[in-house]
This record gives sequence, C-alpha cells and structure tokens, in this order.
Amino acid sequence: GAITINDVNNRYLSYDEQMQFLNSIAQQYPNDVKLQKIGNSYEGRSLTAVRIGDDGSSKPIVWIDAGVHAREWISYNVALYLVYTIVSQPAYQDLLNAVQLVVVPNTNPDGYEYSRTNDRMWRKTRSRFSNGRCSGADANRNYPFFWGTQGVSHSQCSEIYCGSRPQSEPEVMALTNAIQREETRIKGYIALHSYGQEILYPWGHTMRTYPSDVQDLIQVGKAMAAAIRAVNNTDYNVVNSGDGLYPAAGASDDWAKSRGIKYSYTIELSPIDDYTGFSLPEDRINQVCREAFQAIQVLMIEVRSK
Ligand code: ING
Ligand code: ZN
Repeated sequence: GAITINDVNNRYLSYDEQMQFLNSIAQQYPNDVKLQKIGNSYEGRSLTAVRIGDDGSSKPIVWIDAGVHAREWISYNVALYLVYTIVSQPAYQDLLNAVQLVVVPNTNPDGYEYSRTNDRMWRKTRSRFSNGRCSGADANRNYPFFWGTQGVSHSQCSEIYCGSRPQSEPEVMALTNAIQREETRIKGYIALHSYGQEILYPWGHTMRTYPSDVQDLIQVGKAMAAAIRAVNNTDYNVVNSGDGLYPAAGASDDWAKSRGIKYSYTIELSPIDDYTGFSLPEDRINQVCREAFQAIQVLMIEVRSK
C-alpha cells in the first residue's frame, strides 16, 4: 500500500519507499511542495530536493540534507518527517511564508541500499575508481574546502577515503551545484548524521580554528539544543567539530560555511551510546524526529528575522 507518515514514524524505509512517500506528499500539497531533481547518484538513482514554500520570492532558505553516510538510517526518517510535518500542520504556514525550506532526504541512495541489503555498516558512496580494489568514497570528506588535508585517508579501502579529487563523487557534485545556484539566499544549513547527540559547528577541518562569528553559531546551536531538551529532556551537546570530535577536512558544513552560509551545522542525532549506535531501534524513530524538528524550527525562526 501507500507509504504514510505512520511508516516514517515506525520503520526504516527503502529508497523506493522514501521516493513514494515524497511523491504522495507532493501530490497532496501541490502548493507547498515541489520535487526537484538535482542529479543522479553513481548508480543512477535520482537525487531529489524537496522545495517547501518556494513561491518565487527571494525569502531566506534553510537547507537540510540527510544520509550522506549510508548507515546513519535515522537521518532519512528525520528528513521525511520534517517535510510532512511542516506542510501538513497549518500552524507552520506562517513560518513558511517567511522562510523557504529545501530538504534533500537522501544524499547517498546507493550507499543506503547497499547498507540495507549487503552490509549494514556501510558508510561511503558506491562509486568505482580506476584500478580500484574497493568501492566508494566518504562523501563527507569529498567537499571542496581544505580537501584531503586532515582526518581523511587517500587509500580507496578506507572508511574515510576522501575520493580521487574534490567533488569526485557525483552526489557531492550535485549537492554543491544545487547549493551554489542559490547560495546567497541560504542562511542556514544542517547536515543530518548519527550518532552522538551533538550539534557541531565549523571549522571541522582542523582544531582550535573558528569562524569570526562563532559566538552566533554557538548561541543558535544552544537554542536548538534547548528546543530538543524541551521535548523529552534529551541532551544534545553544542561543540566545535574539530575540537569536540576530530578534525576532518572536506565535510559539507565546513564547505557551506565557506560559501557564506552563516548558520552551518552538522547534527549527530540519537542515540548517544555505542550500544545501539547506528542501529537505533525503530520504536525510537518518532521521538528523534520530533526532537530534531524542534531544532530545525529554531533555525528557521532565527533566519526569518534576518
Ligand atoms: N560524523 C561526522 C563525520 O563526517 C564531522 C563528523 C562532521 C566531522 C563535520 C567533521 C566535520 O565523521 C559522522 N557520524 O559521520
Ligand atoms: Zn555521518
């Protein structure tokens, strides 16, 4: 049968099911939701951006993308829940009149399908390189900003292989092109990952280096964490990705920040512990979605006033 929000709240979906869900939302809410194809994955799957509240005006945009790492399954559900909730609840129409949302719910469909069917812990894309023994690059090491410098590997079999050159991955090329087309309007960017319950801010390519407006990023980050906490007392820490986690060059939030997108973050969704890790039980999907939705709403409200 048709894929509904009930499915999104209760189980992990295949890529085809995710697309079915988006198509049905676009049909149900034709004024608010437009699907835009921004490119193809290496294996030829469509990369879809969901444009919400795009009325042709030049209002600010918040850009959300999910699932660049294949095994971080909860991120796909969070993105789909966001699309549904913001268009189906009349209370958010006012916000959508002032701020546009662009959501890319699955930035690595090849990797995700491989994770679902072959290797649950797969992280990378599925591209093949010449003379390659191993497939895939870490798309979150493939963005063109301090590419290849720290916290990456140049060997193809590594989990953090940064690719043969910046934007070698078609998924990264599609995303950077799509963002650059409207980058002056994009005021907020969040890459959804898991796990760890952290709101990470740039710079991540090296340690102890921050953008000049880092206090603004910390302040809004803390407001997002407070909104999450208000749902069910879940704790998200606001930390610099280079210091708090580990330096890693070529990540999407660093690149977005380098393009002038002021509020650029990576959110590491639940859980916090290694015990369930990437395999967040399905009965916890809905709560994580509701929490992340509140954080994203905080960012939308913030850029609305700017
Ligand atoms: N974590 C991110 C990773 O790509 C990160 C952490 C984000 C590091 C941004 C540096 C910059 O390794 C996960 N879970 O993928
Ligand atoms: Zn990740």
